[in-house]
Amino acid sequence: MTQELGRLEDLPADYVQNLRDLNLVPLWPSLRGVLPANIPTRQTRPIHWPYQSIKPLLLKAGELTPIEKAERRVLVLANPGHGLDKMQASSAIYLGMQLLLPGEWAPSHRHTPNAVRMIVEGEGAYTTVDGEKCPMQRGDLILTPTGLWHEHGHDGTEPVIWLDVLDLPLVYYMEASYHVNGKPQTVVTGRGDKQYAHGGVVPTKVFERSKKAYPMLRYAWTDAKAALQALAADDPAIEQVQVTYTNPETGSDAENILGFYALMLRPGQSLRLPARSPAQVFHVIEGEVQTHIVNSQFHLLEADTCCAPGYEAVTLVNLNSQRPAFLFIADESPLHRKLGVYENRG
Ligand code: GTQ
Repeated sequence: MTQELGRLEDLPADYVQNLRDLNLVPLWPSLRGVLPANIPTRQTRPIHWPYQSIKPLLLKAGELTPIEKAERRVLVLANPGHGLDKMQASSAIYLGMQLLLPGEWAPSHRHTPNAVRMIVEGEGAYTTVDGEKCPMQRGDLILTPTGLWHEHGHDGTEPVIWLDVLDLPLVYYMEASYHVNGKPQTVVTGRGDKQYAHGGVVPTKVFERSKKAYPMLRYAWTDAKAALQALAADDPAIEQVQVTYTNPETGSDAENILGFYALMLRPGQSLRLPARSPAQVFHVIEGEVQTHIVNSQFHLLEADTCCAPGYEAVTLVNLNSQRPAFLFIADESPLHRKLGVYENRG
């Protein structure tokens, strides 16, 4: 049994005021709040953001706000549990759906938070990261890690939309979030997605390995999907057909704070993910998926996104009995593991 502790009201008001005047606060009335019994208090609620409701509003933003007035034309997928104005999907994850129209250019900048983009729709756009021009195709994952210059351009004819995933809420909370504007980048030769596209075989210059902290910036969906299909075909017994986007030089997570994965659900498969401490985000690349998160059930269509608080099991069901479904997952695992608070409660 956890014992009831004294309340603020139990103390003489003038005593509390005396403390406050000296910038002092008694711990015991707030102790259970900051250290609840057995499981953390989570503001992160299970939320579903259907793409079909975002897309028309994002296209409308394209009419209402020129790119020069937005720099990044983004509708943020905000979790009401944190308060919409906080622009958080979870405690550490920010999600935004970004629109770039043909001919538009989102100017070069760099910032302390790490970002990735998952391309949702449209052809002909590109992101230049650290001088490397990365074409954007549906399902591709493109990294813009901390401190690297990045800008977005569009040579195609249709709107391009992608999902931004950043660790902005955490970096902002750390009082470490800022950006620097720059000039258009000069595109350099050498593309990590070409050099590192074959797992386990990495480029070797004469007796030297890449000195880049982030040698691979674009992970083509064709490669990730092929890896999942090969994994599923190779071992029919594997329940969790999942790959992690990693840094091919170090084998560790692609970025330092958030983790990124692609998951294949076999036709009709129901997969239970254990209750682990990090919050997670699910985004459907292909197929239709039912999710069970705490007391919420979401029917996710293609390009839909949802989030799950940490410490909760999640069940994912492929609603199609003929075809596999493919999901992009982002979570807070690298952060939890680095800080030593990672838990798997089964
Ligand atoms: O594309 O650089 O959704 O800087 C939020 C902040 C996208 C970006 C976001 C950003 C970007």
